[in-house]
Amino acid sequence: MSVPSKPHWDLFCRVVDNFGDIGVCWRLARILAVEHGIATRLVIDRPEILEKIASSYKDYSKTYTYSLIEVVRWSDSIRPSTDTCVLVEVFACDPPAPYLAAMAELARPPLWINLEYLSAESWVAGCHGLLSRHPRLGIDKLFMIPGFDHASAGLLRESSLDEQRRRFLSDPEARAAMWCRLGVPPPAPGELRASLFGYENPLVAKLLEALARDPRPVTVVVPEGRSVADLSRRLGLGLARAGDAWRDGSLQLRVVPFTDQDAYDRLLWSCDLNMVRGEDSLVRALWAGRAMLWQAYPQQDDDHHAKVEALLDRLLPFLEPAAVADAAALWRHWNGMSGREPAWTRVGRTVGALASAVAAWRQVLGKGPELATSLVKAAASQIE
Ligand code: TRH
Repeated sequence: MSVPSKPHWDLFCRVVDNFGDIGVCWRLARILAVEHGIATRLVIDRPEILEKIASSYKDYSKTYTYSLIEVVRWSDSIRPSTDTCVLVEVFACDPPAPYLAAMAELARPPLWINLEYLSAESWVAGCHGLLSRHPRLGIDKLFMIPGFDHASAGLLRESSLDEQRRRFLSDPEARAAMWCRLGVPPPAPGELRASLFGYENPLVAKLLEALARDPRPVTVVVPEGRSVADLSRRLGLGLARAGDAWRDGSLQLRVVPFTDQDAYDRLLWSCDLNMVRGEDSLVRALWAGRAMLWQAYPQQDDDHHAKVEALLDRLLPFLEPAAVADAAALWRHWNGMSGREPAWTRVGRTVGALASAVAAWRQVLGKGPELATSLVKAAASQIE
């Protein structure tokens, strides 16, 4: 197995489920390469999944290079070299034991960073930046935790993102071309356009029913995947693949292709309401600055409920006081939590209030730490 000969970082990623693990790794590797000039070897157990979110990635049977990124399949024969500056273990994925053993033998082992899952919870402030010594190898592991404030490593954000978004939104032809590629007409004047990317969700039928009563025409655009199958099953529809559509009065559902990450960003920028999930699409919806509903990755014993509450604690202060209770109820029920029933007759108003709140929060978050830069700074200070 190849050992890159130039100074580089190794990023290890295991695809547990869905697209979040690979989504975060790919975005991080791209920012490191493009903005920081860092060569990265991205080691993935299922590189074929990358093809879904990175359109340039085609032949995963071979080693693939993009910018300064080399994508290789996870293997026990991978080794660090004296040119490996940093090992990023993404989401405690447990790099191969022979790699770690070889690393411990090096005169100057690379800095070992454990990149944790994103969380809005308050414990992040106490754990981010801590070192933990490996009991057998005697090497320290640095814990970097993404989050929503300066007590965390921050959020992934490309430096040109705002400019790209501004340029796209002020270019009617680019917007029309995007809808054309998705096979959906551009929004009609006064229409509410929404995107839906989630997991199985019993509340989806209720929300659609409420949106259907909105005086505006409503189009919900659903990328192929779990949400399409779930919607179809719950509503007894034949929706399955891109191009399928369903209409009930002023409500339309449109299945669109699952695109690469950049095209998904443009979809989020173009919708009035984004229903997102997990980790990376949550952050992208925040950078889109539109109304949003987040579905946390469901965990055993409803552990994800604390994550929803923690995120709500940060979002609600940006809402106009009259809308706080409605927005909180909608977010909680969307995540299977109990409590006050959402005000279904006021959903349109709640969406409007969420739009202003997310736009305001986005401005504040934009001044916070950026995750790739935080890792680069940590590496610089630990290695010197
Ligand atoms: O796919 P996810 O549900 O991933 C989840 C979460 O990350 C969760 O925290 C993790 O524990 C679990 O996987 C194993 O949701 P997420 O994080 O939003 O990742 C989706 C990725 O897919 C993101 O990078 C955006 C990308 N995407 C596209 O590139 N094109 C698309 O059309 C869509 C809908 C998404």
